[in-house]
Amino acid sequence: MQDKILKFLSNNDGYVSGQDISSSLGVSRQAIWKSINALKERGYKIDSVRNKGYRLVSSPEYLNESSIKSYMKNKIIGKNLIVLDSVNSTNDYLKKLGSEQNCESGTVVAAREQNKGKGRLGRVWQAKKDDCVMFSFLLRPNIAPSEVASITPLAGLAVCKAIREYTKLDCMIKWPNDIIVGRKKLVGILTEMSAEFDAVEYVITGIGINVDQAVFPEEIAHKATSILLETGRHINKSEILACVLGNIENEFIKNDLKLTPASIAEYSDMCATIGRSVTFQRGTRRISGMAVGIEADGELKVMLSDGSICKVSSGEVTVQGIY
Ligand code: BT5
Repeated sequence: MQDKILKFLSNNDGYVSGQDISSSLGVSRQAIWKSINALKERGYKIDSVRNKGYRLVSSPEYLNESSIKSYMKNKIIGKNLIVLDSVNSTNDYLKKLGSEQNCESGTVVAAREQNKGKGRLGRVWQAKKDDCVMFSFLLRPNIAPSEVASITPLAGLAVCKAIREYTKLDCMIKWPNDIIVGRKKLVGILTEMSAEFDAVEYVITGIGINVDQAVFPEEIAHKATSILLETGRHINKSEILACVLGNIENEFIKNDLKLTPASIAEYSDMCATIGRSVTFQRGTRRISGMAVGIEADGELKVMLSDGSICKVSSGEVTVQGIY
């Protein structure tokens, strides 16, 4: 029944009266009303207006440009928006565009599917078509290469806030680039840049948000989760993307692309790594300690057993109790 109603609404641009649907499908208006509510629960946006009927505003099934734009209020990030059915990697696609002068700062590339999704250090980002909201944005900031380190934490903060706001999930940040729920990864972030001497040509940040996976491939099933698995709901992918982009723009403008004391305080409050035992690599040694905070430049502050403080900038940190 829900599918039949959906088809009926999709075939009509404007409002369709309950009476018309009822006589075409041969079911009661009460049954239609119930199905419409069920569709809304599944993430479809359906307008219902007295005396006019129902109108399908957007569907949660896949990312689409007009739907994203209808939810988006941004002035910079996403003003130039490209939505692809399939691509190797949104980061790589944007890198090619970034080398061309006409690709403006704030350009966003999103895709329903990636054939060669990338993680850090040559790792793979896995997601089946329409399961994951995957996108990258390009900035041409007037900053030194060393200052690019603030982009991933600010993006992480923005995505974490957006997901909390939209889904009410109690997600946290796993330093430096994951958003987790409980012990499992919901979001991965990958920032890459092109720089010459002391000037940044462009920075590209790619984000993958697990939305609709009901199961994960065996090798990551123990450490990956999705919004569907955590909430039982299919959310609207275009709407969450618009919400995330809105939060990124706010966070970046508010903090002028820098890690301010206020943004570090917020990040620390949402950071699951702080207060846990961590292990990291230093040269050939594996060192253990307690994560105690975030430095002004975004590095992780780790207290060792002798009370000394070690700053960890990147590479692999294993957090006890997470993954
Ligand atoms: C990341 O790397 O988490 C960065 C992922 C960035 C993905 C986005 S999607 C849009 C844009 N275009 C791209 O090509 N990439 C970006 P890392 O911290 O290295 O984590 C990678 C590891 O996470 C893998 O080795 C797996 O263990 C695990 N993994 C892979 N796919 C996952 C998924 N869908 N959910 C959770 N974990 C996953």
